[in-house]
Amino acid sequence: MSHTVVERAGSLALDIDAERLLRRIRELGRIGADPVGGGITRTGFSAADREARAYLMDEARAAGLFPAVDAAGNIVVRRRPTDRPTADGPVVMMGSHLDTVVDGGRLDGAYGVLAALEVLQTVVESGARLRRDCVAVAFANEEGALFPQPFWGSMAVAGRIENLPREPRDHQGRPLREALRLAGGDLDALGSACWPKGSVSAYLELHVEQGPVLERGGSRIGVVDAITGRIVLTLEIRGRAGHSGTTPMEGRRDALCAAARVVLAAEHIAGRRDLCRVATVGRLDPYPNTPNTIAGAVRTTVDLRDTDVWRMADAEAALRAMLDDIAAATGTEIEVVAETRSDPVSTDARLREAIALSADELALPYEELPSGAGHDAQFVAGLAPIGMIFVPSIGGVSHVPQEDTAAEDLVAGARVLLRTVLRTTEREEQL
Ligand code: HGY
Ligand code: MN
Ligand code: MN
Repeated sequence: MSHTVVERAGSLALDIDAERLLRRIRELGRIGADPVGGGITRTGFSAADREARAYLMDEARAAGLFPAVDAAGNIVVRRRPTDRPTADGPVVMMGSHLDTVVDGGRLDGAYGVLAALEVLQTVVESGARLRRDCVAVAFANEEGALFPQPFWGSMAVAGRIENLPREPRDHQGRPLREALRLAGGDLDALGSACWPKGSVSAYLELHVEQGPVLERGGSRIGVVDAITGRIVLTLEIRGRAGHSGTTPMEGRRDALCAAARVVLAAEHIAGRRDLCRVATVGRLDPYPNTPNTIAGAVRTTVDLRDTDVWRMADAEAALRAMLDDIAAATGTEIEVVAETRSDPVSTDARLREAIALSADELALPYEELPSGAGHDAQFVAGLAPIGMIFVPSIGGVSHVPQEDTAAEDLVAGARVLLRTVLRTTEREEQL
């Protein structure tokens, strides 16, 4: 453990233990890793996700900290044990998520959780008495890759229980209840995971950019000004299965042909019509998914994003109108069976300033930018002022095995997080 404690006017300037942070990133990056391609699959509440959660809690305990799991499955790490989220008065909360998409990267989410643990441990080890306690949080199921309720944990913390399904199920229809219990949660006590207004004085999330902006601009730090809004519609397309050889083309009700038109409709809405910034069909589950049977059903998702709520509303309306046309043209039924919505949010100006000052202090070139990815921060924004710090993604890629960030940037980001937390607690009278 090596901390450089340097006197700075008015307060101690601490430094993180860079080697410890990088070691944990390496170790956590082995959990759920594909031994051949290197991609990480730790979908929310899966066995690999539970293994990652156990790793985090073991590391927290070994550091003399106190991890606890709430009813939603979020892991909250504190300086001292408590059974009430608000026991330490308004706290500065840092966090992100441990779960991943399928065959994703080792940094998306995990980096922010481990940096939050590192900052908390650094502060506690130094004995620095801040005017606000800090907590580090690993939010459950941010990606929604297995159980399709993204931001599950942060929605519970922010009290958005009414927006979560009563009996959540994964894409195969398996209930969440047991998987959540195995992770230490309790579906029947979800409300207890909610933090009341005033219990969090500021929330800070450190994350890889997942895009090309910082790398292209030569910036080391991103000061996020807004986080994109997002609508994900899960569709059931129902047609009529049949023998691919004996069923004439005339009169077919081919669900996969309808799905193909949905894919192109999404591309058309964000592309040619530019109704929203991006639109993506990332999941397509045909049934029975057999080469010589006409697909009788398809389950698919459409992901629409923009930082402007009105553009997203226009895009959604256009999509729904196109779904009606597609259903009529293909003789299928298209039903929206689930929808998740996250509003675009702006970060807090004072936290943006604190992040920028901290980057400046460390001579790290920075720039302001919006986030095209969604984050737990946009739900915690309902509870507290939020700040987000980005570090560059090599090649601007994410949600793929090639996702990576230079070690010196991973360390720099954590240093900015630490200084922003110190700055925030020192100036908490303005927050
Ligand atoms: O999909 C997203 O924007 C994030 O990675 N959950
Ligand atoms: Mn992600
Ligand atoms: Mn993420």
